[in-house]
Amino acid sequence: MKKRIKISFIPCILFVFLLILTKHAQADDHIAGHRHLADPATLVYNGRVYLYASNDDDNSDDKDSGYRMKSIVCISSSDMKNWTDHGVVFEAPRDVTWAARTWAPSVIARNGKIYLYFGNGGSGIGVATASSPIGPFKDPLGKKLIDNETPGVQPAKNMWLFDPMAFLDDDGQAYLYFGGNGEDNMRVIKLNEDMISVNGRASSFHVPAFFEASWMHKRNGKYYFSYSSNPKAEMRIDYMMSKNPTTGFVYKGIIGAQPPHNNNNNHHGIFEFKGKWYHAYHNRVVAIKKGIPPVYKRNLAIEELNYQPDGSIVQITYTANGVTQIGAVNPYQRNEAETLQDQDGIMTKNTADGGMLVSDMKNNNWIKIQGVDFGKRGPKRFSAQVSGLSPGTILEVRAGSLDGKQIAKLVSTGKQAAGLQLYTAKAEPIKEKQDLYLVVSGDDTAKGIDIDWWRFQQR
Ligand code: FUB
Repeated sequence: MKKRIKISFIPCILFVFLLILTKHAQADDHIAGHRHLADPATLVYNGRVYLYASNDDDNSDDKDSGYRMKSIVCISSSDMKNWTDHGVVFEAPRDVTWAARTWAPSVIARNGKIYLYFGNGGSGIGVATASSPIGPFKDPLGKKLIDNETPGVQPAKNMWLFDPMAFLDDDGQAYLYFGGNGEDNMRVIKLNEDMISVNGRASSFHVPAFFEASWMHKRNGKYYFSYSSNPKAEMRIDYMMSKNPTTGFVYKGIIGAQPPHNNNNNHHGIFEFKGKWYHAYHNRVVAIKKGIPPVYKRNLAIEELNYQPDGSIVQITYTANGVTQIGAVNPYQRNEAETLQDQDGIMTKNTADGGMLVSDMKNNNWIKIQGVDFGKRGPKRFSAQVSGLSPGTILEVRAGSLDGKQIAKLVSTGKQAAGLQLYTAKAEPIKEKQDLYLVVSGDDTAKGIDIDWWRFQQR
C-alpha cells in the first residue's frame, strides 16, 4: 500500500527560492561580481584570456545616473573560473585628454603591442596602445581615430559612432567594425598595419534590426558578424555569416536571447580559449541582488558557445554556472588574492608597486578560489601577505564550503608592524582538489584587512 505524503506548499516555495539563491551564489552569471562592469571585449594572449570592460562603477547608484564610464577595467583568467582583477588600465582624461568617455572597448594584439579601441560615448572612436595586456594604455594620436569626417562614415541617419570591433584576418589585413542605431548604420574600415590609422573608405552592409555591439570572429574559414538587435527585436545577440569579411553576409539567427536579469542593452564578445568557444556578455544580476537600480550597474557573465557541424551557432541557454574549469590552481605557488571565483563584501585596490590586492575585508567577508589541487601529500603550512589583522580578528582558510573544514588560520599577535606583513600558520591535512575560502571572522567593529597574496607549503 502506498503511503500518502502530504507536502506543505509554503516550505516547498521556500525550498525552491533557496535553491535559486544558492545556485546564484556560485555563478558564471556574474564574474568579478565585486565590480560593476559591462560591454566585454576579449583578448586571448599567452595562455590567458583577458576581458576588457566599460567600468560601470564610474556611474552612480542613482536610477538617472546615465552612462558616465570614463575608464576601462581588465580582468583575466587561465582556467575560466578564477578571474584576476587587474583594475583600471585606461582612463579619461588621465590617459586620453580629448575624450570624456571610454565606452565598450575592443582589444587586439599585433606586432608585440596591444591596441585598445573605445567609444568617446557615441561621438567618435579612439585608440590606445600598450606593451602589456594590462596596460598602461596611452593615446598615440592625441585625437579620434574615427569621426564623422572619416570617409564612408556619413551619410547615416542618427548614427551612434561607437562600439568598435577590431578584427585581424589570417592574411594580415585588420578591420574595424563600428556604428549603431539603424539597420544601415554598421560600418567597416580597413586598418593599416600600424593599427592606429585607417586605409580607404568605410563600407557597410545591411544588418537586420541592427542596434549596437558589433563583433566579428572567424571559424573554419567562415566569418561571423554578431550584434545586438534593437529593442523591438528584444536586444538579442543575432548573427550573420559570410565567406568574406566585408560583404556577402546572410542573416543566420539568434546566438542568445535577451539574458535573464538584464532587461536592457545587451553586448557580447566571442572567443576561443584552450579548445572551447565562449560568449562573454553582461547582465544586471548583481545590482538586482543588491537592490540598487540596475540600468547603469551591469556585471560581466560568461557561457560556453557551441556550433553545429554546418558551422551555425547553437543558441545559448543561459545558466547560472555553466562554464567548466580548465585545470586547477596550484596552492604551492604565490597566488594573488585578487584571483578569485566568487566573493562577498570585498573591494580591490592598487598596491604601491603597481600590483593589486583585496582590500578592506571585514567580519564575514570572504573570497572563494575554485579548484585548488593539494595533490596526494597535502600542505604543512599556510602563509599570506596581510595587513590590518587585529587581535580578535582571524583570517580563516576553509575547504569545500564557507563552513567547511578549517585548514588554517592566521591570527594577530598584536606585535606586528603596520602595513603588509607575512603571516604563517600550521595547515591541517588536506588532499586532492578542493574549493578554498579565505574568510574573515571576529570582531564586527574591527577595521578591514587587506590580503595581497597567499600560498601553502607542501608536506
Ligand atoms: O555601455 C554603453 C553602451 O551600452 C555600449 O556602447 C552599448 O553597446 C551598450 O552596451
